[in-house]
Amino acid sequence: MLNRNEITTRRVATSRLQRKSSKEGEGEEQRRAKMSVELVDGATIRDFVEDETSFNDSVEGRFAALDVNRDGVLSYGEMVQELASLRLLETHFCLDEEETEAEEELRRLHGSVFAKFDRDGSGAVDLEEYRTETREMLLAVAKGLGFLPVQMVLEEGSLLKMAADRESKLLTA
Ligand SMILES: [Ca+2]
Repeated sequence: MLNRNEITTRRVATSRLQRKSSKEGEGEEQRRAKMSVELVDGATIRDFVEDETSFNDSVEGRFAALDVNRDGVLSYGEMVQELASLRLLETHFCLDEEETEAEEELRRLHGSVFAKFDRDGSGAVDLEEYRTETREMLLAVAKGLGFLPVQMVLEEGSLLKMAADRESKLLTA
């Protein structure tokens, strides 16, 4: 059973996800992904990335969770959930434009982000490609945020959520 707060958070967050992904044939898990709103600033993310051992553990855990067929690489289909969580970030930064954005545009965007991950163009993303691009992407987000904390809608299990959790654990320790 969900408690009342969880239900409220879910309703807000999944309505956004459903609007973006319902016609794309994307995974059921993604549409059901549990979301939460977290306060994040540049240091939250940078400290997470720079804590190398813990960052590597987080990346490997996330990679394993995305690698549904366990063949050691992430196909486009397996990456879609991750691309959608990046998409939420982008939504955060350019608020209103997404309302009018076509599905085709979204697919094109997912394709180009996937190509950034797939550095050797093999058609799948291996662990090192995933780690490298994830690190760069997170550091770019951290730089963009700077010192100003912002509220982000984060997916349970995503690396940004892990960064936020790491920080709150440190703050309450
Ligand atoms: Ca795979």
